[in-house]
Amino acid sequence: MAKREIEGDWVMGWPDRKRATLLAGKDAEGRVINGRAPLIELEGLITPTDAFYIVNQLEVPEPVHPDDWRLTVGGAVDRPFELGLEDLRKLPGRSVRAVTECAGNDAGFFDYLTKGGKKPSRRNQQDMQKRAEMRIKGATPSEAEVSSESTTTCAVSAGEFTGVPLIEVLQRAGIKSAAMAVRAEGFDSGRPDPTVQYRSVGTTDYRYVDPGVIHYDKGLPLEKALHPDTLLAWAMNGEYLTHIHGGPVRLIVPGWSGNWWVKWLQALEVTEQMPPCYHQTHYFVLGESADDPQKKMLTAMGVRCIVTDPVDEDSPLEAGRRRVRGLAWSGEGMIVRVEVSFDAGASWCDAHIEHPQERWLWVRWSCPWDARPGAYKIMARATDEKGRVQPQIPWNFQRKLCDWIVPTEVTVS
Ligand SMILES: Nc1nc2c(c(=O)[nH]1)N[C@H]1C(S)=C(S)[C@@H](COP(=O)(O)O)O[C@H]1N2
Ligand SMILES: [Mo]
Repeated sequence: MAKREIEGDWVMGWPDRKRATLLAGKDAEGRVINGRAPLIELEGLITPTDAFYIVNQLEVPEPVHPDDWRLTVGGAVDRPFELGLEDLRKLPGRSVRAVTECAGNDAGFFDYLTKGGKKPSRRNQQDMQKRAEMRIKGATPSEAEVSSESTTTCAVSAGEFTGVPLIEVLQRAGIKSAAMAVRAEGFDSGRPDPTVQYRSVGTTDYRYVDPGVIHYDKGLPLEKALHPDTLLAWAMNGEYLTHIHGGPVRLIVPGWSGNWWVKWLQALEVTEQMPPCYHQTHYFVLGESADDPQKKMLTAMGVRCIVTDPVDEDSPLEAGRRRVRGLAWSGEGMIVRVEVSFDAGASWCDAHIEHPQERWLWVRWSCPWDARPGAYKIMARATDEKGRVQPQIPWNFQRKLCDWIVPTEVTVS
C-alpha cells in the first residue's frame, strides 16, 4: 500500500514519520492566534503543547512578564489582597490531567445530523487562516460564509496542568458567607466580534448584543470554584504556561467546557450574585433561542466519544482484521463503558478501554473488527461513572456542547 503522507514536520530520527502539527491561523505579525489539534494523528493521552487547540473570544493581549504579573483578589472577602507569581508558588500545589474542549467543538454535527449537508471532517480541513484574517479585518462575513462554518472540529485537547487550587487563594482572602460565585477576569480586552456570534448561530440574521469593550470574564459558581481540582495554573505539560494558552496564570476547571478556563488571569472577585458576564449570559448558553426564558449558562461537558481510526476519508479500507480506535470523555466523571456498533446502531458490542481511566482525562478505547467488503456506519457511544450515556445535550441555538453520536462512514473493498 502507498505510504500515506502526514502533514507537518518530520519527527527527529523517524525518516518516514512526520510530526502532527496544529492547524493554525496567524495575526498580521505572524503570531498564532487560533488552532485546531490534529486529533486523528495524535497518540497517547496528553496533547503536545504545540499541537494543543487554541481559541480566543477577544483579541490576544500583549504578553505580561511573569515578574510583573499581579492578581487581585477582592469582592465579598474579609481580606482583599494582591499577589504575584512567586507568592502564588508559595502555596501548596497540585497537578491535574484533564481534557479541555471548546463548547463550540463539533457544533457542525448538530446540523449534519439533523439536516444533512456537508459532513464536518476531523482530518482538519478548516481554513483557520481565513478565520483569523476575517477577525483581524473586522469584516462582516456573508451569509454563505457563516452558514458554511459548520466545520468546527478538533477544538479539544488534554493536558497536565500544574498550579495551586483556587480554594487555597480564596481561603486566604476569607470568603463572606453570602458568596455565590467567583468572577475570574482576564487581561485581554476587546469588543466581542459579531462574526463569532453569527458563526455560532449559523446566520447573520441575528440580533447581536453589543456589550462594548470588555475584559473576558466568567463567574464560576462557588461550589465549582472550591473544588480542589479547580486550579490557578502556571504550567502545562511540564513547562511554564505559554502566552497563547493564558500565561502567566490561567484558570483550570476540569469537566467544564473550555470557556470556563479563563486565560491571562488578572483579577478574582468573589460575588454575592451571579455576575452578568457577557460570555455567560449571552454567548455560552443553552436554550432554544436567544429569547428562550429557560436559557441558561452552560457548564459541564456532556459525554463524548469519537472514532479516530478509521475516518471517512480512509475509504476504501483493505478487508481483514483491524482495530477500530477512538477517544471518549465526559464532563462529569470517568468513562466506564464504550460500545461500538458496525450496523448503524442496530447492535452494539463493548470496546476495550485502554488504561489509565482518570476522572478528568479522556480514555483511548479500541475494538477488534474483521472488516469484510461492504459499506459500514460505525457508531461509538460512551457511558460515564454517573451513568450518563450519549447524547446528553439537546440541540440549542448557539450550537454548543454537541455530544451526539456521529457515524463514521466507510467502505471495505
Ligand atoms: N481570557 C480569556 N480566556 C479564555 C478565552 C478568552 O477569549 N479570553 N477563551 C475561552 C475559550 S472559549 C476557550 S475554548 C479556551 C481555549 O483555551 P486554549 O486556547 O488554551 O485551548 O479558553 C477560554 N479562556
Ligand atoms: Mo471555546
